[in-house]
Amino acid sequence: MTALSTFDSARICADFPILSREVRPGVPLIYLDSAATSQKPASVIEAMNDYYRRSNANIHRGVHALAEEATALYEGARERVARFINACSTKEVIFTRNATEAINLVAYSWGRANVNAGDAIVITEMEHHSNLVPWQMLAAEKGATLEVIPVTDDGELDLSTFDDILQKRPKLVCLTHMSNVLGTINPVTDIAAKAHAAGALVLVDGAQSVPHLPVDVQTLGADFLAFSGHKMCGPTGIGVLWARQALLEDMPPFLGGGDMIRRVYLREFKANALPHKFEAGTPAIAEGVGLGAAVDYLTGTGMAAVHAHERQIIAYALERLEEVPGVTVYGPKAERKGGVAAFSLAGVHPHDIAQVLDRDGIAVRAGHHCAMPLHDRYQLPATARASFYLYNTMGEVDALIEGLYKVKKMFG
Ligand code: C6P
Repeated sequence: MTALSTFDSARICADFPILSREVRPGVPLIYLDSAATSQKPASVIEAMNDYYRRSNANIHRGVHALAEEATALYEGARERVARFINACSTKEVIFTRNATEAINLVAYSWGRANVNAGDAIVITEMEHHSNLVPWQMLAAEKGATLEVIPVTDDGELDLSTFDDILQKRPKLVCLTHMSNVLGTINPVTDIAAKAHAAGALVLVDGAQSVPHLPVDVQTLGADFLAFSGHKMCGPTGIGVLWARQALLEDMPPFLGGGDMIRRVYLREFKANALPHKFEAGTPAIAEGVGLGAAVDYLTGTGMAAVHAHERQIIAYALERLEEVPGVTVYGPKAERKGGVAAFSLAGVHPHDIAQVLDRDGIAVRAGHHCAMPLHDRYQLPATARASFYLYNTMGEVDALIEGLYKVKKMFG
C-alpha cells in the first residue's frame, strides 16, 4: 500500500478554514475526530452568515419579503436533503435537532402508538446510546422486551441468532448502518428484507453512514433513517428523520405547539400536513440553511468519491497501526468498514494517548464513544479512536503513527 490517494485532498482541505489553523504556535491541526463532529467548509459558514446578514426572519408565518425568502431557503434545504438521500418526497424529510432527537421522535410517536406489553424490539450490541436508551425507556414504559443481536470478536453483527429472534415477531428492528467505534458497515438491506418478512419495521441509525457513503432510502430497505447535520459538514442543531410517508401520516405528532397545527380550538387541535406535523415551534432556520449548503458541498464532491477516499485512508491507517507494537485495532478489516479506527495501546490509558497526541496537534477521541455496551462486550473501559473524512490525508495517518511511537516512548 502506498501513501497515495486519487482524491484532491489539497483542494478539499483549502475549502475548510479551520484546517489551516495552528492548535498552538507552530503546531498545525490534524483533525482525526470527524465521527464526533465534522469540520465545516467555508460555503456552509458563509451560507449561515449570509442568512443572518440578509434574510433573517421567522418562516411559514409572515408574508413579507424576508419571511418568504427565509422560508424558501429553509424549504430549499429540505429539497436538497430529500434529493441527497433519494427520498420520494420532501414530506418524508423531518428536520430535528440531531440523530438522537430523530430516534426519540420515532420512539415517542410511533413507539407509544404501536408497541404494547409483551412486544419485542430488536437492538444490536454495537449501537450508540442514542439507539439504545430510547428503546430501553419505551420497553420499560410499555412492558416490552428488548432482543439483542450480538457482535462477533471481529466486530460484525452475529446474525446466527437473527432467525430465532424474528420468530418472536418483533415490532421493530433498530440498528446502526455504520458503527461509530468499529466502523463496521452493516448489511442493512439484507437485514431489513428478513425483518420485513417477519412483519417488523426497521429503524436505521445513519449518523455515521449518511455523511460518508452514498445512501439511497429507496434501496436501503429501512422504514426510518436518522442522521445529524453536524457530522456531514453541516452545523450543529439540525438533524433529519426520514421515514416512509405512509408511516408518518399514521403517526401522532411528537411535540405540540406552533407550526405543527392546521387549526387549534380551545380544547383540541388538528395536526398540520407533513412534514410540518413533526416540527413544532420555530425551527433551527440558519442551521437548516447551513445543512442545505453542506449537502450541496458533499453532492458537488460526490459521495462515491468521498467513500472511495475514506476506504483508501482506512486501509492505509489499519496497515500502519498494525505495525506499531502493542496496538490492537477493533472492528473488521478495511474492506468491511468505514473510516473509523478504535484502538488500544498496551499499558497506556486511551486518555493518555489522546493527550500526548494533542501535543502534536492531533485530535483523536478517547473514551467509550457513547457505546458502553459495546466496550463491555470487549471488556474495555475505553478506546482511542481516529476517525477520517474527506479532508484527511495519508500524511496525517503517518503523523498519527509517529505520534503513537512518541506515546510509547513516553510510557515506556
Ligand atoms: N456519535 C461520536 O463521537 P447526535 O449526538 O444526535 O448528533 O448523534 C448521535 C449518534 C447516533 N448514532 C451514532 C452511530 C453516532 O455515532 C452518534 C454520535 C459521536 O461517536 C458523538 S457521541
